[in-house]
Amino acid sequence: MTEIKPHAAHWGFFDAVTENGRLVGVRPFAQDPVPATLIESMPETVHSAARVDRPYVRKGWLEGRRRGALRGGDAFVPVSWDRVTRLLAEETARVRAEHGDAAIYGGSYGWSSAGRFHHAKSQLQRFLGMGGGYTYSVNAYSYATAQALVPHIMGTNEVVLGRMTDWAAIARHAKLMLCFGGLAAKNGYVTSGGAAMTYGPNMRRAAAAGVRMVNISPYRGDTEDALNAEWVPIRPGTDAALMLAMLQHIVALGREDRGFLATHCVGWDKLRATLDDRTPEWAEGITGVLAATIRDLAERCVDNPTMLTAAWSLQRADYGEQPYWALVALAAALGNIGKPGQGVAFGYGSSGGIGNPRREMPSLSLPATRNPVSHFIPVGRITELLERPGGTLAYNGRDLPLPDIRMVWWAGGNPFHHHQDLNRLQRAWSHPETIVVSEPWWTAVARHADIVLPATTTLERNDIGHSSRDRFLRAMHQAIPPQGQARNDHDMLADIADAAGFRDRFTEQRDEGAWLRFLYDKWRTACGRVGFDAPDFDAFWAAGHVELPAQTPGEEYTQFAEFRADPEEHPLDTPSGKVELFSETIASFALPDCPGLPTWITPREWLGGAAQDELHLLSYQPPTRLHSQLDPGPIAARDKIQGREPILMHPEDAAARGLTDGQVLRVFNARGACLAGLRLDDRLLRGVVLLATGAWFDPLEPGVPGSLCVHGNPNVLTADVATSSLTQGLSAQSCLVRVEPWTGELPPVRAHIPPVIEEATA
Ligand SMILES: Nc1nc2c(c(=O)[nH]1)N[C@H]1C(S)=C(S)[C@@H](COP(=O)(O)OP(=O)(O)OC[C@H]3O[C@@H](n4cnc5c(=O)[nH]c(N)nc54)[C@H](O)[C@@H]3O)O[C@H]1N2
Ligand SMILES: Nc1nc2c(c(=O)[nH]1)N[C@H]1C(S)=C(S)[C@@H](COP(=O)(O)OP(=O)(O)OC[C@H]3O[C@@H](n4cnc5c(=O)[nH]c(N)nc54)[C@H](O)[C@@H]3O)O[C@H]1N2
Ligand SMILES: [Mo]
Repeated sequence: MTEIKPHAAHWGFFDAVTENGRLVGVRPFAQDPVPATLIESMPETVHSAARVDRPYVRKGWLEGRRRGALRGGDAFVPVSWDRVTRLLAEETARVRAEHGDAAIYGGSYGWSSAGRFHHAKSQLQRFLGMGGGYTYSVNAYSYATAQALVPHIMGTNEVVLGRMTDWAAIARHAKLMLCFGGLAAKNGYVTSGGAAMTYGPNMRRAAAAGVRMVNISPYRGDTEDALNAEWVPIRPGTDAALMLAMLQHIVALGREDRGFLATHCVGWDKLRATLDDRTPEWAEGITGVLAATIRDLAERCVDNPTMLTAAWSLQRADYGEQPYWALVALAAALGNIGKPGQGVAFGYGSSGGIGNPRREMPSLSLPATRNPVSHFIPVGRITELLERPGGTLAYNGRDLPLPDIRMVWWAGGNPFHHHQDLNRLQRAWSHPETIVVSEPWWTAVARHADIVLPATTTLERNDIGHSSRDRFLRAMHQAIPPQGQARNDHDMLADIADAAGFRDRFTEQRDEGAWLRFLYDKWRTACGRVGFDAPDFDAFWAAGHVELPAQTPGEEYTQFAEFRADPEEHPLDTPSGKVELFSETIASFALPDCPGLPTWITPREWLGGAAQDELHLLSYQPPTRLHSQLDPGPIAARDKIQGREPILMHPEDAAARGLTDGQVLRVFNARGACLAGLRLDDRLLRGVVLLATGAWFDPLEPGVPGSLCVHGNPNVLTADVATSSLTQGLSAQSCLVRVEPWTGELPPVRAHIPPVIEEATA
């Protein structure tokens, strides 16, 4: 029997089509202006052979090879839910008693799935918090550098990830938009929570309204043709030099907005004093952008109402603080911060929903619980946490103590996807005694765990999809039964909580249905307070969605408008109340890698310091999936070359190396090596190659650090070096590699089939 159920994913709202308990098709949400595309990969992914069918324990762990054991190579032994539940209750209690609550790392970074109740990381952290606490992580891989930096200089993070000047205002008022890192169309396929997709239409409308877009990026493909953007190719990691040279030229012309700099900013004199030798000629040598182009860009910014933006990728690079700070300084010198549709904000090209014109609506989420442990790390420092127990880590002017981690628990994230220098992570990963991973699939993190808990996918449970950028709240109806012995994270954790004596506190004595009603009713009440009368739960559930009030035509939002109008009455939340072009606070930390004002610091790895045969690798976000999710699906599969992730290279770079389109290459540096399939693309700056993240890590010899990844995961190549000791962000985009043809026999890709399973009496 065919059934159709409303549902949502981070890659869009859709209707699930099922037959006899199987997902057989998907249809985009009828009201979505841009129908979701990645949903096509769902049926094969949900029913993939890579699903974890039941709980497993690593054989070596059962035999006592725990602390110090390299993980990833052992067979797994199937166990019952009863046994694994008992085992986890006991092991958690043991670690807490012997080593303290901080010995459990529960940062569990990752995107999990759409759905506010069954959000895996939230469920895990609720469980670990109630059980006594856990060492946690702060900030997101996406923009960790900005999250720690930007509050110092603008007093808010709303300019990176919150409510920023919207596209309606940009379209109406701006004439020029400089887009560092472009406005990549593929990034709009995705938004946390699965918002209806208005990303492409927003920017196309702005371009059609006369906003001239300039794509300043190593890749012309970072703007879609419909935007008719200019392309200024730039060497990766050098944007700060270009921005400082634009500032220098504006000062040389005497065109800086002295009034705005005096009334709304601090530190201009100090910054200006550093600019004399930051000439366009100086920047040309660093960036590869002609001095004449730099002058022209600067002059057009002065002459036109201008919006400045940079992709989040720019701060995921060595000294990633600098381009963000320099761009704020450029906007300040132009004096257009807070002018309608102008100024500066980050990430318009980084995720669907950013800059979406919207009403402020209440959010719907699981109530937060207290974590009694105060130890944390900035999220990108997981390897260091495991490598240096008892050490300290500089962060934002403090020294964070690094606890001795004995147990790691992950649900809804994949560090063997997301972290840099996987070979180093794998060595550090041997430090804990026990690693628990809850996963629907045998992803690389599951394969590197001791205890693997099979989780349901969203299709196997009921939930509510929502994000604050959405026009809709979406019902997510269960469409198929749990596959194999998979269970919901909430239910498995409730059973472990039971064994530890706190089930009722964890569940609040509600089942799934009661939780959804409870969360919805709370949200509905909050909506009432802002004048929106949402339907009751049953009506919402039957309809499949609630449409939220739209912005009225003509409505628009410009960030910092009040601050601009009256900086005394509406100061920023910085020490001076103003934009800090020099920060006393940051300067007082006396950090060698992040001084008190924006500057140019030579990256550790970049084309300016590369050997002749080295290439700059940008490991960008994949057009064919969300991170590592949907990798077993047909969209990712069709894009691969002989089963390997494609690496994009300029035809002349390929010709210089005697390489041909479609060939499998070995991509390597001192940290590691992977295979990738060559795809020629003349939209690239020469010397730059693109290899998307997310092909499942597939070491030729599982459990052996340094082994070739036969599938094409770029994180065997990236460096695990913090952007700076101020923010401890990740610098994935700063990575030099070499390539050579792969001449040996092609090893099979085994990432999408289960690891070795040993039947045992358990
Ligand atoms: N080289 C390089 N590396 C990068 C980046 C880069 O630009 N370059 N980008 C970084 C960025 S910005 C990000 S956000 C990270 C993303 O890193 P992650 O968020 O860790 O990546 P995902 O693949 O989305 O991992 C989510 C995992 O949760 C699992 N999951 C989904 N639903 C459920 C559920 O209901 N229960 C449980 N238990 N599990 C579930 C999925 O199967 C998947 O394995 O990667 C970072 N890594
Ligand atoms: N389809 C799809 N969309 C996604 C995701 C996904 O996995 N799949 N992930 C989502 C997530 S979690 C995040 S955080 C965002 C990330 O959003 P971004 O960080 O914006 O995404 P990236 O693809 O890493 O980078 C965008 C472009 O920046 C350019 N770039 C890289 N380094 C430099 C540089 O030094 N200078 C300049 N000028 N340009 C540079 C590259 O050419 C790249 O194509 O994407 C989101 N959108
Ligand atoms: Mo991200």
